[in-house]
Amino acid sequence: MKLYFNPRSRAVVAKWMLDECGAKYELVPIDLQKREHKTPEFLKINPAGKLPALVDGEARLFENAAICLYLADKFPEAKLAPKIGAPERGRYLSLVVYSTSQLEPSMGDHMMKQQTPPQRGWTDYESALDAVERELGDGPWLFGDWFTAADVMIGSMFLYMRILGGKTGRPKIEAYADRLQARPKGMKMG
Ligand SMILES: N[C@@H](CCC(=O)N[C@@H](CS)C(=O)NCC(=O)O)C(=O)O
Repeated sequence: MKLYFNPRSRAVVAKWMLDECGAKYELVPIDLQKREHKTPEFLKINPAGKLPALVDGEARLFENAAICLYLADKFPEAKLAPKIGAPERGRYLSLVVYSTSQLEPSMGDHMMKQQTPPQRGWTDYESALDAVERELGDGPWLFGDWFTAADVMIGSMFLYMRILGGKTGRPKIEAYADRLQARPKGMKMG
């Protein structure tokens, strides 16, 4: 497997997931300053011209959420996803999609000091935090004692926000982010 990577990008999320899976992979460095992510060769892998992208034989993937779902299913021995047919599977898929479809854009609005009108299709920042708090419950992870790829995706949003200098002001979420940061294979920005 090849992960197209820059340590100062969201590709650190896919790398974290690969490490949690115990996968063997090669990092392909992409220089964003030189716009290597906009070359015709790279656009054949990720038509959006963004990092990360993952190539696994004939399979190509872009978007962290898709990469995390794919890897969790590819490495069942890592036990990072409920199996197809398991009752937890629906909530797991919902949380992974929520991370990128609702939580991430709401955070973007918050950090850019933008309003989030309901027509935008995603929720406002405080409501997104409320939803995460409800789903986290008493933790330590979104599925209690079971760490899954949903924690990688939801959790990475808070870790990324920390890197950009932001904190939620929600003790429960900050304690969750601390636990995520303390994981031996946790997300590291270059
Ligand atoms: N939702 C995407 C976000 C990807 C993304 O925005 N990547 C940024 C780096 S953090 C990028 O490649 N930006 C370069 C550009 O758009 O020119 C994912 O999670 O994969």
